[in-house]
Amino acid sequence: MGQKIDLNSIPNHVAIIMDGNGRWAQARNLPRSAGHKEGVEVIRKIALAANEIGVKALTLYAFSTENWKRSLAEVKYLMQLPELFFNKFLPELIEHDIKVRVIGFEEKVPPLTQSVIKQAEKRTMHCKGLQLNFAFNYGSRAEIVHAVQEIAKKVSVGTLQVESINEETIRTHLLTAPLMPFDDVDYLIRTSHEERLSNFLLWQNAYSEFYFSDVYWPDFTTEMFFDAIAAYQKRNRRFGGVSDKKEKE
Ligand code: V0D
Repeated sequence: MGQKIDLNSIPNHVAIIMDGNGRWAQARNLPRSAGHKEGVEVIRKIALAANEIGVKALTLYAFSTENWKRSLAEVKYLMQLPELFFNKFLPELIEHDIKVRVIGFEEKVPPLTQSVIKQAEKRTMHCKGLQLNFAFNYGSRAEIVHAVQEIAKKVSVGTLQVESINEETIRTHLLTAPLMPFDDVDYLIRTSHEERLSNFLLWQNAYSEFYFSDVYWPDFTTEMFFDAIAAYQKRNRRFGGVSDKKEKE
């Protein structure tokens, strides 16, 4: 705890699966919505902390295409969280030069929620600090299917040759293309003792380091976030080769 962070080797793109909000609430005999509400506060703290140390992109997994299977009441509540979040924090995000972007599929998202999201993206378009991304109604397999469809369309109208399709082609057709050059995840954090990817940024996590925290998301603190960053800095990333350090030793 309380280890020093090297500001010269901060991961560019940190992704977080914010798990355990429902369980946090259940453990306190509170409704699940209380856990979600508490979780929103934690997003604020972690986004400010990430911005502070120079993380370029922070992507939060807030809702997946599978979450539609939950109760109607909970889905309805979840759909109001972007509005709650931006009503509370948008001025503060702008103050700190944080740029907001939502990745996911618009279908099934209520029109009011869609317009709240568009507004927030528009009002932070000029920001130059942290790029704060919400994966909202997002699923990575659906993202890949969508990319393949877009690529196939280009082939069928003749603007793209099959032989020229490569990793770059796929990369630029994923929902994370606007995050380039930081679209690849460097560090994936998941809270609440679960050690799964859950259909989150499958392509983009190809070479990322994973970090699992035992605490529920509403209990995750800035200090724990910094500890996770310190742990990242102790690792030796190889990207399938010998070392990421270019012939230093
Ligand atoms: C619930 C913990 C903010 C995770 C945080 C519907 C579970 C609170 C957003 C949000 C959620 C989404 C898009 C956006 C701005 C904010 C959010 C969901 C859940 C999924 F543009 N919190 N939050 N979205 N929870």
